[in-house]
Amino acid sequence: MKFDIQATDSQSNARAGEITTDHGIIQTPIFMPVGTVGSVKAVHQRELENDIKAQIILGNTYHLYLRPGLNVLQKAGGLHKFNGWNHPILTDSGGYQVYSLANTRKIKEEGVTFRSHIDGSKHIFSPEYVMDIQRIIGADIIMAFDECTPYPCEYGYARKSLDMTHRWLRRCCDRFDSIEGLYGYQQTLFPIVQGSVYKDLRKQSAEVIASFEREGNAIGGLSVGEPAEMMYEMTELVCNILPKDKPRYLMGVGTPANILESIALGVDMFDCVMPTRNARHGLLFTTQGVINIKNEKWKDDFSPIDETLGGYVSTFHSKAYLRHLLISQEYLAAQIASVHNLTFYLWLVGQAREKIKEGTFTEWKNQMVKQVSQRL
Ligand code: PRF
Repeated sequence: MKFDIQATDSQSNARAGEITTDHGIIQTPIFMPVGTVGSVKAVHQRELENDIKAQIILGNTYHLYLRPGLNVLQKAGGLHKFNGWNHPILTDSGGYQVYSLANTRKIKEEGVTFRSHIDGSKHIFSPEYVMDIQRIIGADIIMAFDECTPYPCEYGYARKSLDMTHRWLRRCCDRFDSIEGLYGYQQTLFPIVQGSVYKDLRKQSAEVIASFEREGNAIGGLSVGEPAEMMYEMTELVCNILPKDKPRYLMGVGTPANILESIALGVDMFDCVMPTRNARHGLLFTTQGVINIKNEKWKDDFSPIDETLGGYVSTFHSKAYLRHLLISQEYLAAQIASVHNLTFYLWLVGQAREKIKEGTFTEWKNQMVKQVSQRL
């Protein structure tokens, strides 16, 4: 993997760059649609490629391990072959899903014991095993096994958890570096900064993570219920310590405004279920603001979903039609709304990239944050 920075903003820490992987180039800042089980919900790979212009998608170790399971994935020749997405893929390690989804989990130094949310079966994830699983899934970028602390979290617990996450990282790196990929292309491992909302812990974690000198770094444990200002404060502190010449990935963030503000702090990569999950509930992100398409006021609004955005579904279909589909609980509603929201997210980061290169990012960002946060 290679990371080149093409432009930096003079009034903020925003940068425009390019990550080169064996499955292609990722232009940053970038948003990664979430494809938990190897599919971005309600969105076909062709739409991801042609309409949304996604460059990288995310998969989840926890889900893929439970279903379809490692035998199927390995027989398929890895996730790219299995789902037909021949561009970069990143897999999260399960260090988040195990805590949010699995039942009766027990966290120990050795690893995490949990029961599947699907059939109650018992499993153990250790840092080593999670590396092996992600080798088999075959993502281009794989994540270290961490503990994402909840919010609020007592200082003592956050400190102990952080120390364990750092020890787990040592084990992840040792295992990852001792085994080759299965499919003939390079994979790279990103470690994850934790430390809850405590400045000293965040600083310590960022220093430890930087000292591992991996090809990219992630920031975890944020956007878990803390106030946005706290999230920005932690992100800023961590970005100032993590190396400038490597990509920074803020995990599970966030709203359009969160993404723009974090780009300004020096974040390059984002993922979040918000555009797809909200789409299925009729919440649309547009260039003019947020729409609840179920609202009566859109009943006979035959204007396009979002004209400014361009993109096939956003200009072809009207708000009134999408509202009708949603209210009628048609499958097509989820598809159109998801493609639209993701098109908007990719447009937003693409615009940010252009503005950084033009030297007008900060001014544009300040205006855009207000515009896209409005409720229409
Ligand atoms: N760790 C991992 N995945 C994550 C997070 C984390 O802290 C978050 C936090 N917002 C989202 N996804 N492994």
